Amino acid sequence: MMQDLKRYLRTDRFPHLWCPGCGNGIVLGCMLRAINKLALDQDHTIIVGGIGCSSRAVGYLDFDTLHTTHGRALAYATGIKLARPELNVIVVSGDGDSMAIGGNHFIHAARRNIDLTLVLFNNSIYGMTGGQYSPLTPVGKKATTAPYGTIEPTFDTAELARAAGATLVGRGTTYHTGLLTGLIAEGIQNKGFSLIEAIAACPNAFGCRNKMNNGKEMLLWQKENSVHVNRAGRLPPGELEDKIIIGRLYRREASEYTELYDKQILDSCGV
Ligand SMILES: Cc1ncc(C[n+]2csc(CCOP(=O)(O)OP(=O)(O)O)c2C)c(N)n1
Ligand code: SF4
Ligand SMILES: [Mg+2]
Repeated sequence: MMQDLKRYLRTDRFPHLWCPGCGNGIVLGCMLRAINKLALDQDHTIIVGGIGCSSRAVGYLDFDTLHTTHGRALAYATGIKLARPELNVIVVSGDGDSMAIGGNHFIHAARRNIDLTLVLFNNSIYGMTGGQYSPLTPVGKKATTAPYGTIEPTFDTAELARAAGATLVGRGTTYHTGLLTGLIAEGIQNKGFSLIEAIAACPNAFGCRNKMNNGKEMLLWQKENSVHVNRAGRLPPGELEDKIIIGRLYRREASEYTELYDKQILDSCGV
């Protein structure tokens, strides 16, 4: 298996820049297992990242990759998909990248139901710039910009994506790698906009400020605080407070944007 996955990596770029205990490598591993499972053609798969520690993943991947600007990964990916709808386009983006500066691109990509798979590396913080809070930092957690704890409510990414128009929404963690791999594969197979949120550890910028000093402690926190969606429905709401609901959270059928776009042009031209 390891040998199979190695062919997807630009190993000459190693060692990677992630801190010890960082969850980004685990999410990347899940992405590669999903790509391998689906036997995607490496020459027909493009991976687009924004800016952030997580977005640096694209530099290690031996596909056609784009390392773009902060918050704009989905905008570049939309352009690629419109120009070459036959390609698989996967987007790698952090919680700051996709939910703060890139929030508008997120809701409109979901609204259009364009066939992109967004793998959202959610480490609850701006890792690369040293620990500012993001729209996904849980209330009460500390950051450089919230030394006494944040007071802002967090986005519910799944609800936001569903309301905006996404056709597949899933959430996994770096503790539940089998589940996360399966969700990413499902996202790639879905013909439409898919959000797969991956809860990942950032011991360096988030954990150390929030009583979790290393990657292992953060993985155990993920294990203890996650509830599978199938079980969540049977629990009283009080028991779900502050829990991470994992699994496939939402799916629906809808027309895909690039197909509609091509059809519109053909119909208008009377072809
Ligand atoms: C337009 C712009 N604004 C701000 C920055 C500085 N910046 C770089 S990465 C980043 C946040 C990264 O956080 P996130 O997207 O969560 O990724 P992580 O590093 O946590 O993986 C910011 C604010 C930038 N590069 N460009
Ligand atoms: S700062 Fe956080 S997200 Fe960035 S490499 Fe270090 S542990 Fe990973
Ligand atoms: Mg982040």
